Amino acid sequence: MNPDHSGSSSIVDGKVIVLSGGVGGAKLVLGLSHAVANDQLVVVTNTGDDFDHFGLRICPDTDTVLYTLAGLSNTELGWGRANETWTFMQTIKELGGPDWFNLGDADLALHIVRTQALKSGKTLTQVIAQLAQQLGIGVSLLPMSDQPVHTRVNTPNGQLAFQEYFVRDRCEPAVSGFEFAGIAQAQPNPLLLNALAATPAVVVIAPSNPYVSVDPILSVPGMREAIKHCGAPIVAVSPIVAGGAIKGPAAKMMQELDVPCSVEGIAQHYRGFIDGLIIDQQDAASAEAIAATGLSVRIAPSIMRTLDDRIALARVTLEFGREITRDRGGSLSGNE
Ligand code: FO1
Repeated sequence: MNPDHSGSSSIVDGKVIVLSGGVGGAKLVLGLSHAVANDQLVVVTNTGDDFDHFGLRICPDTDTVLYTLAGLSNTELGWGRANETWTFMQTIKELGGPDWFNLGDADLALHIVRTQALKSGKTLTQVIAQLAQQLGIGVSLLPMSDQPVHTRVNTPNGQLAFQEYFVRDRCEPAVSGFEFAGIAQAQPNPLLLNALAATPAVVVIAPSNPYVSVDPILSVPGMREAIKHCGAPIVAVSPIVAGGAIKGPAAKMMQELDVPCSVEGIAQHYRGFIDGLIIDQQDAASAEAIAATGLSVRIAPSIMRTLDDRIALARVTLEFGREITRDRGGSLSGNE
């Protein structure tokens, strides 16, 4: 069971909504799951990486959170399950099947159960809730939308499906932009809209790739407005530290998009939407310039190596949100 870690130490009242994609996002989500009660935490995952492979629905950013919260994640790889066996993939190779995208035997079972549930007519939200329950996860885990969205990456040699770019081509092609196929038909997850309507304490943008993990979520029609007007402060944790990404292609993408690969570049990306940005101590010199643009800035250790690092950063996001609420004269939340 994923116990309710927080006990009385929850430092906010009300819901904490976190937008997450990729490994960095899942790390902060785990920290938040230790900092607030299960019934307070609402995790919204990017589904733009999702695709069908071997006729199975693969949901990488959602599965990374599922496995992380269930204590099953493969921390070396950053995806899939720990203690995996690979008989399925070895046999696929022997039979000459496509072997560019690796599915471990236990991970494969999850994709099969999910695909069957979807085929039976369940929504993705219902299927993810069922899997979360089976894995003993007590927090609310919501895909950004129940309608399919497929991130496509524009490169000099044409457009690539996201997993072709990320896995098959190992993020090597230079990117010139992104397209979220299906986004016009996508609706924000209704359960997320309910949580937003209940005046949450804070909305956190995890240290995920702003282009391919966060932007798909914010691009769902009506999503930005619903989040912006929910009354809670919106705080982001910079995925860029000292000019580099902690993991993944965010820094490379920023260079290719001719965006400053820095916390200033991140502040610029979210300008007009977020209220506060958390940056690592290594970027402390940038705090003043970012604050001068009207953003609240908090300097805190942002590299999460241990569980304590994850919990500490999670607490900073909650305290920062409370500070911003206080500055805005909002009702104080949590134990003063
Ligand atoms: N990433 C890889 O680099 N290689 C893989 O073979 C791979 C398989 C895989 C299977 C299931 C899954 O949920 C994720 C998987 N990933 C793999 C990671 C995935 O491409 C990324 O996690 C996201 O799409 C980007 O965050």
